[in-house]
Amino acid sequence: TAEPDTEALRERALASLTAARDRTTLLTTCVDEPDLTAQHSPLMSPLVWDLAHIGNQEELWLLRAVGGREAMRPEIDGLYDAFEHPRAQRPSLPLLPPAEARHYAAEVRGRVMDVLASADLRGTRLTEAGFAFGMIAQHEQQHDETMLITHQLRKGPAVLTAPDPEPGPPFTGPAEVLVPGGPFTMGTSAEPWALDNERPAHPREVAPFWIDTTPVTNAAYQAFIEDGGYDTERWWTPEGWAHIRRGAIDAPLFWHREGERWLRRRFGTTEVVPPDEPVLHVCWYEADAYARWAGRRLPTEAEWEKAARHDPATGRSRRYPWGDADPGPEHANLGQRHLGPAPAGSYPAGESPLGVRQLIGDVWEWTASDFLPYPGFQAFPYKEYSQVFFGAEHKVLRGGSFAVDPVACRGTFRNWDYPIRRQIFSGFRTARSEAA
Ligand code: AVJ
Ligand code: FE
Repeated sequence: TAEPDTEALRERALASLTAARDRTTLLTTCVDEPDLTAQHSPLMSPLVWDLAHIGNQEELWLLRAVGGREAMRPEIDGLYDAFEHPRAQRPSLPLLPPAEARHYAAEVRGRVMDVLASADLRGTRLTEAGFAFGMIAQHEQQHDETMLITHQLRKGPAVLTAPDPEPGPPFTGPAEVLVPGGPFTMGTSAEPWALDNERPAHPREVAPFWIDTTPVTNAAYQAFIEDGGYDTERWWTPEGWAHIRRGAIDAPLFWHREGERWLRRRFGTTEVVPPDEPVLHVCWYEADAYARWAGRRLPTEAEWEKAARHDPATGRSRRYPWGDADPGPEHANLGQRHLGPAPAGSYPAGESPLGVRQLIGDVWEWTASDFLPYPGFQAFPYKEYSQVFFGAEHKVLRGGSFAVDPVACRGTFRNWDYPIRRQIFSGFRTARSEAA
């Protein structure tokens, strides 16, 4: 096989870092100073924390670890260490004020340009194929999604605008498709910028199952609500039932009823809940209860990935449902081009070989699975990215949302969160085992 062209890799690293910074700049300049330093929700950091944390991670990995540089401001490292201070406490820390945070991140980026220009991209494991640069571009884009969540939680009039997805022809395909049983390759050893938890590629046996062709829609979810879903204990796990009772939860986050209609708040505007869009802002317990009500279940993580990557014609696992090509706007709703999901059944060019749609983009999809390491997992380059989160307290989400950039989304990408979380851009689809 051909040697990867290191100049092309350098270009890709530069383009990815630049795109991330453009998005960060937009998200942190469309609000005024008090909005940057305020805590809009105890679940989130002030935006100015994310901004300096982005710069600090970049300094740690690209300037110090790759470039061998001295610490620029060692006294601030602790402030921006996500493990030292929980989110709720971050507003009371002596954080860099917005102008200083911006200046610090820009200063780091300027020096990174020199490191990137001279880095040996065939050198150590950290720089091979530009990994560290890709990891930091992904990290910044992940925080750009986090900051968009903060924007959604923020009260007050809209500051962000984006066109709605262009309406396509209504989806007329089958409601579910059969994924054949047998082994497939899960995870990756080849994707150069895949993070540690996606590795290594390994065989997985999956029994035949049916999976929804599209994510569950608002209309379908409303039917669950109207049928008393939130008042019927048998649809819920004991933990889920206790949680929704305690919080008096009776609809997705940001929804409220007005007479017969459901309305929702979205980035500072209130609108009628669109029936044909994937449901958004539900927690794992709600997704799991809906699936049980529907006589179905959530797909396991392996089932989700097989539906997204397995090509029955060749037996090979693809990078994406549509093939190996990087995501284009015709394939998926990614990258904050829109401020919400597209109608269920959109993006025919992005469908899998079996015809499953919107696996990538639109809404993160809850799976039945706990976040666990693959056989042969090795923490790299630091155990606080994935390893410390493995275990039964986190559920896996797959596929990315409208808010995540393509650089941080692929068929193997794994996200995770607590089963109670729903400020994230989370939805789901359901599955069922093939009747014996
Ligand atoms: C993978 C989205 C769960 O935001 O906590 C950002 C990503 N890790 N900085 C998170 C992350 C370190 C992470 N998630
Ligand atoms: Fe981070």
